[in-house]
Amino acid sequence: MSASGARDGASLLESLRAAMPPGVLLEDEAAAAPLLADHRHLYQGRALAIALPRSTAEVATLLAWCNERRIGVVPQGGNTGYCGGATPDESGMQLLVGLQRMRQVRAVDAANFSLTVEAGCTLAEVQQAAVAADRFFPLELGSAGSCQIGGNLATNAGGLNVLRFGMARALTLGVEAVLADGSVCSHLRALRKDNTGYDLVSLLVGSEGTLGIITAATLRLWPRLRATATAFVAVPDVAAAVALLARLRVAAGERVNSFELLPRSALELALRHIEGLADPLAAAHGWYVLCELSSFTEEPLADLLGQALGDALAAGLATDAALAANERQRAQLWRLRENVPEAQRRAGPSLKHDISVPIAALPGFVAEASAWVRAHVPAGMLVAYGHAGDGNLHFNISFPQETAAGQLAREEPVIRRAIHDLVAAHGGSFSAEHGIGRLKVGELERYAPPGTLAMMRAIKNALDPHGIMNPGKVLAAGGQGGETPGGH
Ligand code: FAD
Ligand code: 2HG
Ligand code: ZN
Repeated sequence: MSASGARDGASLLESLRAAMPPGVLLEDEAAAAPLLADHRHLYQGRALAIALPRSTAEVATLLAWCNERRIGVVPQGGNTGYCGGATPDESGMQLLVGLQRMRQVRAVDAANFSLTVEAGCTLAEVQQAAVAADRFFPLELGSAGSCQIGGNLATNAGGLNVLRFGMARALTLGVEAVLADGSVCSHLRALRKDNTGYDLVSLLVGSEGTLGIITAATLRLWPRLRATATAFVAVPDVAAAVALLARLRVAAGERVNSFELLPRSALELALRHIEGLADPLAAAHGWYVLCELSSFTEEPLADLLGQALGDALAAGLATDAALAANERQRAQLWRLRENVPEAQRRAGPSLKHDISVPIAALPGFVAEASAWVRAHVPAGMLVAYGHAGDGNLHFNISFPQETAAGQLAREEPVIRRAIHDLVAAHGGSFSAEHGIGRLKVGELERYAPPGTLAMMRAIKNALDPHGIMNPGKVLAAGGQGGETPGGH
């Protein structure tokens, strides 16, 4: 059928069924339903069909079929993303392509400290494959059990170990991807040095399904960690947290693995909504840091951390601290932190702002943005927490369960604008680690330098001239900006 041929869903579906081997299309409506809404329930989409390919060749056939007919394609991994990037639009004319059946570990090369996996492996499966080879894959997110490595690369995910190991892009040596026309771009080289022209791997990582579908990746591994030391520290304010981070880095160098900031409101949400958690400290404090040192060799890290924290207490940069005495206590401290998003979801609707500023600007930004929220959003509770070691905070605002969706929708654009303008004034980013998706298309148009946007559009047009790859995500389709409603 040509591009100008019949466009009705039924005949397209019939043609797609005929083009694909049996079993590729998901025809079970109950199994399909959760794939058509995003994790936060910001968007509810419809799809022409849902395809669950089993091989790169099947992905290539699907994309060639769509490209010929100008059918939009929405790649989906574990569907844990926060920006609605993996949800089809409301037209019912886009093809959703889920990668969950492509989950082979293709190769583990312990000597080269690398492994090659298919995109549909969950992050937890990739971590386990590394451990089985006595190696360590450092990407760590609260969603590790359900997000997929293809989704992690497509969003250039950050998480809890960025301070030491970098974001997903820094952990990637090679990718295999299928481009819009169905051609396979195979860059699965396990090389640390490869200076042969444009960096296509870096381009595909972070492209959120708008340039192609990642089908496999070659990832960097490290030796297994042999020692960790973890502490939950009360700090007087954000400035003290920033000063504590600098002291730790001077004292422990690259061993500083994680440095997460939590306000009392985040701790209370976790204690109230998640079973089996306890406050690690006797008294309540305004702010906390969860910090961790790690080493590839057996080192007395608890002594190093204890000494650094003792100095910080003496200098007034900390007011109390609990050091994990064993692996069980360490896991409990991390449960507190990793469950904050789930606790916030259970508490009611929220507005999320995934921002970053230079680390030294964190105290000023938090003071100004918090003052604005207190003055203008009396019904909201600030829950500004996250990866302070990377200058990245989830500057979130929780609302009571009974808040009407209409009220949030009315207030959200004003709140977003105020916070993101403050972020820009502090030299920061309105999307530190979650990407753009559909949610932040309008923000990218507003804050990206015009030259940057023009270059992104030129790349998009060159690789996907018919605009079939994840239309309306990252870059506006047909001049529409994104909208940012509130969700859980
Ligand atoms: P999806 O949500 O399915 O898709 C995300 C985007 O990638 C979409 O645009 C989609 O089209 C595209 N995509 C997916 N797979 C492919 C593919 N194979 N090829 C091309 N495009 C593809 N994120 C962080 O960065 N840091 C965190 O600390 C963090 N913590 C989280 C904690 C919780 C509890 C939850 C629920 C989420 C968290 N996230 C975090 C967000 C989310 O888990 C990440 O963005 C993750 O990388 C998304 O992976 P996914 O497989 O679920 O992708
Ligand atoms: C995290 O750091 C995630 O836990 C969730 O990125 C962020 O709740 C959020 O906004
Ligand atoms: Zn985060």
